[in-house]
Parts: sequence; structure tokens; C-alpha cells
Amino acid sequence: MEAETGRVVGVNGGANSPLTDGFVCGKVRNIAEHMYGEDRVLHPMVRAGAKGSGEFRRATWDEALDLIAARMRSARDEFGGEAILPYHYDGSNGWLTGASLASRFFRRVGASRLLKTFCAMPSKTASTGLYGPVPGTALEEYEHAKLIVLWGVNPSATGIHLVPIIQRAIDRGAKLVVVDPRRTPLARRAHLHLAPRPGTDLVVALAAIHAMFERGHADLDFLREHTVGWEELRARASRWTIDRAARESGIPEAELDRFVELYAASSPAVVRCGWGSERNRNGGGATAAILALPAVANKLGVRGGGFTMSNGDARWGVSAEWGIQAREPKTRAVNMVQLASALTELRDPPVQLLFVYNCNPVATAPNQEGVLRGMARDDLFTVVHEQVMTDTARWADVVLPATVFLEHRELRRGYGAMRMYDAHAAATPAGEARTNNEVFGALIDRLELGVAGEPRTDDELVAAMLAGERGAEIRAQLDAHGAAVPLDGPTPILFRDVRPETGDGKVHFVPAHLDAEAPGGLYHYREDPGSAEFPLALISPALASMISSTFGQLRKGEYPIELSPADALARGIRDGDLVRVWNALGEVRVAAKISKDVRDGVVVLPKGLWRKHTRNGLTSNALVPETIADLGGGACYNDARVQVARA
Ligand SMILES: Nc1nc2c(c(=O)[nH]1)N[C@H]1C(S)=C(S)[C@@H](COP(=O)(O)OP(=O)(O)OC[C@H]3O[C@@H](n4cnc5c(=O)[nH]c(N)nc54)[C@H](O)[C@@H]3O)O[C@H]1N2
Ligand SMILES: Nc1nc2c(c(=O)[nH]1)N[C@H]1C(S)=C(S)[C@@H](COP(=O)(O)OP(=O)(O)OC[C@H]3O[C@@H](n4cnc5c(=O)[nH]c(N)nc54)[C@H](O)[C@@H]3O)O[C@H]1N2
Ligand SMILES: [Mo]
Repeated sequence: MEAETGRVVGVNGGANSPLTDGFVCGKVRNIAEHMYGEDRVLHPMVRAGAKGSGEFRRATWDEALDLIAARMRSARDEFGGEAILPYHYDGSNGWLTGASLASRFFRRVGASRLLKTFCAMPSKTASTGLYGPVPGTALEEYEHAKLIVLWGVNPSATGIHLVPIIQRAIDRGAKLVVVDPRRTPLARRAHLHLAPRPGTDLVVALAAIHAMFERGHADLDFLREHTVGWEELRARASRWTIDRAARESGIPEAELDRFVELYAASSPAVVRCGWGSERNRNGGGATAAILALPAVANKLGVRGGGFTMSNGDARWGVSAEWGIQAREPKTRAVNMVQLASALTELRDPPVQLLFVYNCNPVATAPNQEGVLRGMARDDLFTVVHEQVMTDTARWADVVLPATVFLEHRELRRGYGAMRMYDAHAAATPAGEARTNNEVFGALIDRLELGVAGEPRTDDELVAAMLAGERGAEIRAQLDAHGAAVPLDGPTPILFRDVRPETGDGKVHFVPAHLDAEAPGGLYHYREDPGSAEFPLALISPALASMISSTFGQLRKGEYPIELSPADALARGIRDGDLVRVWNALGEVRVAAKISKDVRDGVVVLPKGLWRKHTRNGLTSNALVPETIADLGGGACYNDARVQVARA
């Protein structure tokens, strides 16, 4: 990183991560455009025109914070603390800007609690249910695999550092299987590409499990010694014969067969499970079944085998909570997926004050028109702390300028790599931008919620989070190498170096709490929500050029919806035609792009688009229901079912 006179002039990859290995993706290489572009929010602003008009007047920090504090007090006095709703996801934030003083503040105010369910909740609930909080196979280790299965994940866009590792494994003779309704760049290189109908991964994985048992590929000795509930899993999977799963998923029987035999015969075999398979009504059960497979066939305990989900579950021995120092109150919980309903329907008390930070819900939350109706409420006071003028910030009563990661300190863990970094600010904040902790620290003072002696500055917070002997060890690693590794090292192997953290050290295939939570029980399959009226599955995968909606302001022009040649032909749609895409929730107008990479019955409009990227100012989320997944309250982005016609 080069910082001259406090301004970022360029960004290059660092050498202290063997995973990234000096390489930095295009999005981040262009960070200066994000930091110094015309959409950057440079000073506090108070709404001057109608809600959503984007008309603001400049204010001082004191004026803005006083106004917010006054509205907080009046909301709390009149309606109670639960009338205040914090709204954030913290997707790319670390321990300092993700929680810390914001959590302390909202807990002490007695605000409604936000269930952070945009992403990874079904898969995390499933993986920790089966294995406990254990790390998955380190991505560096994939080089040693003989078979790599990419299930509902598209590393070419979302985790670019895995791509050269996969290529090296292929060069050494490894086979690649991709499970994805789209022909992704790696699906093109794969030896086998299974293209399921969205939301059917559960039956695909259960059919593979069933076949493993039927064909003698299950490791019964391992199952008896190291697992609980395998007979129940076997019984539940038995419904899903290969031919039945083939019919439900739309994958040819012969391909499912080939997958089963390839997986059974290969070792080391590793499954990289992604998030494409979790964002639907069956997402939790799907992840559970996908992650059960490596235990049924016993692909564990060897280098380059096993599975990876999120690697955030590595054991660090320190906690972000240590910086918060405020007990979580038992106030009302609001699922962030259901923001539209929360703003338009919730009573006792209604949401009176919405505080958005680290998040752009107008672009990223389901039921977009519902969210917009909620944001338009005259009696709602909305604060948005943002780096750039997003679709959400436009609807605010007060916009506060936020620092970009190069302008503040951050303690962060990798999403893929099992490493922790303590990144110091490399640039002076643009304009009057302040960090999350500066903002929430000031609000703690204004509402007199502070306790003398507790950590307040970023330095104090980091010291609190890295307290104790283990913290000192991490500190020493950070100082010496620029990165720290988890307690079990950077590449622990499950069933060799670590055991499942389930209490008895065994894999639990049908944990009681998951079985109770999932409608119909764990591994119960819920039918496709499509109908004759709305038969097409709309999926919204990630774009390589953005991180969810982040950097969307830099993207010029409209974005097309992709559909298969057969689906286009059946509707008389030609490439480039303007189409309407609609269902009972809403309608989006965009150009059509005919693509052989999309399977029939599926249409694709990426996640994170801004309103300016479509003809009518609505994006895929205008078509996404507020329904939740079987586990973890997760979003069902890929359960949107639509019809498409020429406009
Ligand atoms: N460049 C970039 N990188 C990112 C992000 C980004 O927006 N841009 N987002 C970050 C975040 S927040 C996350 S959560 C991760 C997500 O990382 P990924 O999980 O890789 O991302 P997605 O694009 O959501 O989904 C992956 C694939 O799942 C497929 N898919 C959709 N529905 C189904 C299904 O029902 N079954 C199966 N098997 N596949 C399905 C999609 O076609 C897509 O190719 O990436 C992170 N990295
Ligand atoms: N249709 C559809 N929608 C989706 C998905 C999908 O698959 N389909 N996927 C979902 C997924 S995986 C995720 S993770 C969510 C993510 O959705 P969001 O949580 O809304 O994340 P982003 O779109 O990245 O927006 C984050 C915002 O926070 C701001 N920000 C970043 N750092 C800071 C900071 O330090 N302080 C403050 N105050 N602000 C900061 C950025 O400028 C940016 O505008 O989107 C979800 N939305
Ligand atoms: Mo995500």
C-alpha cells in the first residue's frame, strides 16, 4: 500500500498471506475511484427535500449528532427503546467496524435486536449443528486434492484466490465437479457439471448419500465409531433414489451416477460448499446434506480432503465481544430479511427510528418495493452512515459520512483464509468522514450511556479484544508477521488435528435442535415455489466487479437479465429486447441477454445492482419474497419465481 500525503494513489497485494500471494482483485485495485469519486459522502447532511429526493443540506457533525440524539430520546420516551431499529450486516467489516461500540450503544439503548440473516445463517446453522464450530479445509490445501467439488460457489467472481490453486490441482491430475445452475467459468473447465434447478441441492445430496449406502461406499466403521444419527440420516435419504432426485433436480440420471462413483473412488476429495445453495427454502437442509457426504464416505482426516464452508469458525481464543462490554438485552428481535414488513407492519411499537450502517438494504434486502414504502413513511426517522450516496442513503433524514477501510484501523479475519490482520489506517479520511466507533462513541456520550474506564478508542478496543495470554500471542504474531493464525494453526485437518466440537467429538447427522427448527424436520424437502403463472426461477449471483452492492455507484449503464435460448424462443424474446420480469410482488424492466450458460427454467439478474441499473429503478430484490429458509432464518433470494415477456 502506498500512502502519500494521506491520499491513496494505488493498492497492491501484500506478501503476508500465502493465499492471496501478492495478488489483489480488480475491485480493490480501483479503490481510489470509490474513495475520491463524485458519489463520496464528505460531510454530514440533513434532508432538505422530500424523502428519497436526494436533496440535502450540509450540516456540522454537532448539529447532526444532536438531532439524532434528540430523535432517539423522543422515540424511546414515547414508544420505548424497541422503536429504534439498528440495521447492518457487516459483510465486509471486521471486529472494529462490525460491532464494538455500535453493539454497546444499541444494547444499552434497549433497541430492537436485529437478526443478521442476509447470508450464511442457514449454512452456519447446519455446519455447526453437524460438526460444531470447527474450521473447514484450508483453501491452500486444495492443491493436494484428487477431486474438488464446487457446490453452489463461483470462485471466479467471489473468491478469486482459489482459482489458481484449483488450476494447480487440475494440472496435477485432480478432477473438478461443479454443481451450479449456471455454466460458470470453472464449470467450463470441470470434468462434470451438474446443473440443478435452484433449491434442489438437498435432494441431490440426499440421493448421493443414499447411493453411497446402497452401493457399499459408506464407511460403516467410521460411521459407527465417530458419528451419531447415521442410521436416521440413511433412512431419511432413502426416499431419494437417483432417478427420483434426477427428476426433481433436472440433472440427468447418468450424471448423478457419475458423481457418486467419482466421489466414492477419489481421495483426497474436498467439497467447497458455497452460498448459492443456501439461499432458498431448503438451504439449511441442503448444506447439512452436502456436508454430511464427506463423513458418510469418510473423506476426512487426510490432507486435501474434507470440506470447507465458511472458515470463520476457526478457533481464535479471543472474542470481539470483549470489546463490547454490554449485555445483550432480551428485546424484540427483527429478522433483517423482513425489513419491509418491519417498517410497514410492525406495531407495539412501530419502528420510529432506523439506523443503517455497513449496509445498503434498498439494494440488498428482499421485497424492495416494500422497503421503499417503509422508508417513505413520514413518521420514520432514518439515519444512514455511509461512504457513498447509496440508494438507501438517498432516503435518509440524516446522512453521516463514513470512513473507507483504508482510512481506519480494522481487526479482521479472512472469510476464506484462516488468518487475522490488524490493519492500520493508510490514508487520511476524506472530507469529514468518521469511523463507526467515533460515531457511536459520540452517541454513547450524548445519551449518557457510557461507563467510566471501558475501552473507547480503536486502540483500547483492540487491546480489549486481544486480552489475556492468547491475545498476547496473537499480538506477537501480528507484530512479527503482519498476520496471526488460529489456535489450531492455519491448515488444521478435521479428524486428524481437530475433532468435531459437538460435546462428544462426533459428527451429529440429525441434531435435535436442527430437527426441531426445520419445517417438517431436518432434510425435509419443500417443493419448488413456482407455478404455471410464474414458472421461472430468478437467481441473483454475485458480480466480479462489485461486493454485493458496494462499488455499484462506479458501474455505468443498465444490466441485462440472462435467460436460456429455449426460454427466450418460447417467449419470442430476442437478444437485446426490453423485457418485463414480474411476479405478485413487483416488476423489473431490463434488456434480455440470451445465454447458453443458463439452464432452462432459470433467469439471472445479479445481486447488488443499484436502482439506476434497470429501466424502471427496481432490481431483482423487487421480486424476492421475505420468506425465510428452513434453518437460521436465512434469506431465500433464489426462491423468486417470475414470468418474463417482451415489454
Ligand atoms: N466479487 C465479489 N466477491 C464476493 C461477493 C460479491 O458480491 N462480489 N460477495 C461476497 C459474499 S457477501 C458472499 S456471501 C460470497 C458468496 O459467494 P458465492 O456463494 O460463490 O456466490 P453466489 O454468486 O451468491 O453463488 C454462487 C453460485 O451459486 C449458484 N446458485 C444459485 N442458486 C443455486 C442453487 O440453488 N444451487 C446451486 N448448487 N447453486 C446455485 C449461482 O449460479 C452462483 O454461480 O462471496 C463474497 N465474495
Ligand atoms: N437479490 C439478492 N440480494 C442479495 C443477495 C443475493 O444473493 N441476491 N446476497 C446477499 C448477501 S450474500 C449479502 S452478504 C448482502 C450484503 O448486503 P449489504 O449488507 O447491504 O452489503 P453491501 O451491499 O456490501 O453494502 C455495504 C455498505 O456498507 C458501507 N460500508 C462499508 N464499510 C463501512 C464502514 O466501515 N462504516 C459504514 N458506516 N459503512 C460502511 C458500504 O459503503 C456499502 O454501501 O446482500 C444480500 N443481497
Ligand atoms: Mo454474503
